[in-house]
Amino acid sequence: MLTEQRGLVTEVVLDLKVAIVGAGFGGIGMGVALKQAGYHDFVILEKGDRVGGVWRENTYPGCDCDVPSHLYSFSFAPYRSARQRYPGQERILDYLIGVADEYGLTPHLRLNSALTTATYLDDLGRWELTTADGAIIRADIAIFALGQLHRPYIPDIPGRNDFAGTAFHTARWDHHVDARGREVAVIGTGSSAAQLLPKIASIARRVHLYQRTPHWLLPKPSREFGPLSRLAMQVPGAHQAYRTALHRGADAVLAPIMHRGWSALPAQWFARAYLHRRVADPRLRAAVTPDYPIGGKRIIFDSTYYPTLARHNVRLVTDPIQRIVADGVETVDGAHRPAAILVYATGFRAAEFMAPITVRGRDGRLLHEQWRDGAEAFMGLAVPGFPNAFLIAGPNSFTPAGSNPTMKEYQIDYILECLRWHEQLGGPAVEVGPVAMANYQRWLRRAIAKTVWSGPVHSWYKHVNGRVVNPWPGTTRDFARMLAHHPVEAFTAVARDRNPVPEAASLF
Ligand code: N01
Repeated sequence: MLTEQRGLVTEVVLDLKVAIVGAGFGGIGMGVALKQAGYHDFVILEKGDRVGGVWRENTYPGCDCDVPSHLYSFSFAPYRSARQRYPGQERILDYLIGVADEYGLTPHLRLNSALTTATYLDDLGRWELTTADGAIIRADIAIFALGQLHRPYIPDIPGRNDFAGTAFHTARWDHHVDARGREVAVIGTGSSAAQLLPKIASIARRVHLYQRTPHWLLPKPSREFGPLSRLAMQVPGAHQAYRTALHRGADAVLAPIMHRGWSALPAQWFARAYLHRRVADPRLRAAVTPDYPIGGKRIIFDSTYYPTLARHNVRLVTDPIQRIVADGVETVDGAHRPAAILVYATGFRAAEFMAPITVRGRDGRLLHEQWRDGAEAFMGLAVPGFPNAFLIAGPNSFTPAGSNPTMKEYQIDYILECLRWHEQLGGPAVEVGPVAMANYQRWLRRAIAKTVWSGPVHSWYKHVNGRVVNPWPGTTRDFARMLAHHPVEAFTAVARDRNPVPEAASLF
């Protein structure tokens, strides 16, 4: 279906209805939705050599999902096997490859195509996308499904380049390196480090784990379902019933944790009690006890991390790092700890949405300038000044309390509505209106002010200026409810302005 004139790198090689950027959960889900709605004139650009997003990029030992399989999947495509309660990295990757294949997305994929610029052409009302290999793609609609956790963050610790051993980020795991019997340093104690630590500690001679801030942790049930549950899952309708129950459970139990005040106290009490049970050494326990409210950073769900901290070959280091030297890491107390392998479990540049792509909207405005003080998008999916462009998993649409594939499906359904409306209009581009955006932002600011994230605790949820730009401050059901209106109520038609911006105060 895709035609291309190879070699003519400065020419338009594709001219389509829709260009999707990114082939993770968001891009694949969008592709399936387009096909099912009868749109076949689209491409999915992917910087990697296959689909999968973060589940292609993160292959560190122990890489797993701490969200149950029945939630961490598309509503229309359950995992084939009902054995596992939680999917591992390879299983999720296979699942995404399988969905792309089964739903006929393969011919639409353009792999190894990293987007560099995206420009709205005012005169044509269309988007022009350029990839790193020089290809130019034009499309009526651009949908950016880049995800939030795909650009590794490596802190600029003094001496970083002096390290003589092997150093890499968890999302760039070097599988040629054998950690058996060697000294390993792991910097960071978030979810990636917690999953990695038990695996690496089981083979390394010694692991020094450098913690700057402890994370709250809740236990995770065993990965495999028991025989009875497996049997129950075979009953027709059981999958959907269990999925619904998990959704409701997450909304009822996890979502209240994000709010300041009493609603998080039961979870915090439970986490403390669990910590007390699993870490016998009072000094170690004190060192890993957070001093901020639970939920301030994403909670780790894991049952193997605490016991691993007590292993004979694991040392938790809480003295701040002073510098990295050729053969190890030095802390401010003057201690030098050897390392042959240095793992940065230091997270992602999550607040820098759309970077490093240069995105120009209406009248040549630059997205990164518009977002100088922090990214903002209507329901995480549309930005004023950028007509016919949509985001999946854009600002403030990550849920720390439920299923992110589900959040993306809600956005996808809404984007599809926008596409249909755009077609009905027969010409003008559609863009979120200023009133709807202002009302939404007002609502969002008020909602975030009531969350634990609004406090001083540092996390990837925030822009460097402290503004909370990543998480959604409600339940997944709230998100669905707020998207349950026709786009005409929030969007406006650019050019002919046939649909004036409504007073959208009633929406939020
Ligand atoms: O990254 P993080 P992650 N010196 O940002 C530390 C998802 N995920 O890759 O807290 C010393 O959470 C930093 O310290 P501090 C999930 O959403 C999902 O672990 O900033 N330390 C922190 O401890 C998760 O939230 C699954 O003080 C430094 C760590 O590095 C997200 O990915 C599995 C430092 C970074 O933690 C990111 O998790 C895994 C410095 N200069 C991940 N700079 C699932 O199972 C940073 N740190 C679905």
